[in-house]
Amino acid sequence: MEYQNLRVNGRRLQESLEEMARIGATEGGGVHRLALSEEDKQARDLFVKWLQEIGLKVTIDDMGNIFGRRPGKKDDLPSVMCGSHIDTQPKGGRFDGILGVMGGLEVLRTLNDNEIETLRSIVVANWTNEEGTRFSPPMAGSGVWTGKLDKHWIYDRTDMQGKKFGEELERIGYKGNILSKPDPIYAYFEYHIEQGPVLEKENMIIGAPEGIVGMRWCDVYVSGTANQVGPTPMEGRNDALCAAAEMILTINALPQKMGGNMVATVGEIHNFPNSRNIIPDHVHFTVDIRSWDDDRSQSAWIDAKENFQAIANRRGCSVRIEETWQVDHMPFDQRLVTRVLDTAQQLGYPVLKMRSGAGHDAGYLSMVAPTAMIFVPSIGGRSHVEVENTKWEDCESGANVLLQCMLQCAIEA
Ligand code: HGY
Ligand code: MN
Ligand code: MN
Repeated sequence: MEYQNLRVNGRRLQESLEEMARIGATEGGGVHRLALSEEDKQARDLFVKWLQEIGLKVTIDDMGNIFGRRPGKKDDLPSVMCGSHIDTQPKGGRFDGILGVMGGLEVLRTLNDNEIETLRSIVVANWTNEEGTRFSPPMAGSGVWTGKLDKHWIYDRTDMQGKKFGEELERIGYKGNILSKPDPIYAYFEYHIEQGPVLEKENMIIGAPEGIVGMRWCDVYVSGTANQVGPTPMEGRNDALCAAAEMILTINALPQKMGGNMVATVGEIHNFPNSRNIIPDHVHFTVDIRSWDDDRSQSAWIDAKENFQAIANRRGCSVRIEETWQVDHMPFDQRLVTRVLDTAQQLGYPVLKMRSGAGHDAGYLSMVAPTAMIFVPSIGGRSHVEVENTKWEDCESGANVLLQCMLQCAIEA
């Protein structure tokens, strides 16, 4: 295999990650870099600067997706692409998303250092709004680029302050004038932390997901009757928060009831008027159900809706359910998954075939191009928290697998 001894510069990768982690750094050692925020803009600006410094052609589409492109000898051939996301959770970690963007940048820096000319062009991407925590749904940038989400529906999505996605994208100066649509891609790789406990538990360094679980996001609005907490008897109250609390526990009970390795979570709740001496009359909470088994997910959701209605009726409340976003499980390209497995073994890294319980832009990319992912361990299996951490040597190992996989694809006709 040509260039088999080529390796990334681990120190330079670490320094880039450390510099990015300073943008939106939180006191607890994490990162606060919400999509389309000031911090997102600063990190985007730095990424574009780094792309330009190594001579890449930079393009930004009308979803704010950023692409850095390194030409190949046969530039009309479909590209080899990698990418991930710069945005984070409100108190996110220093590796989720950014590792894949910086890993891709490091691959291109390494190819430049070694003056390697590939047959195919190579592209590194930053996908807008992967997390979906400020603006739901998640993976909005890659979802529009692949034609699976409607751009104007996304533009009208609002955050909790009522700010619109499209206006915020314009405000930070990243609403490009290029239509967000797919280019021909020969292979897409996404390098990412595992965000779970499996690799560490199995003493593995590389994970090769065979795909991503199906996901379903819903928004539930419960309405009751507000009143003074003192004189209002318990009998006959229409307490929206108690109704929501019962509904939330039915979500927590779903995976056990439905079987399979499903997970179901209520992560966000807003209670109104949220005053200690008023019976709550409005509650909004979110539901996140995930499973590799799409039919089981569908049955779980039907069961949940029946429970919600029964609880609301019993408590004299009403319930409105918004089925916000749903994707079936997304299998990756077997040839590329095998390439990740073989490459990790050739480089001497213990590797495990697995599934991804976390969502990634690679999910949408897998619908339009051959796609695979490369995982490295999350210490303690923790992610979406400030203590999220991965060993620097594992970051380097994963980037070496990314380098070799991309290079093998970029030199083949
Ligand atoms: O929800 C997820 O798994 C990802 O962080 N968007
Ligand atoms: Mn991520
Ligand atoms: Mn995430």
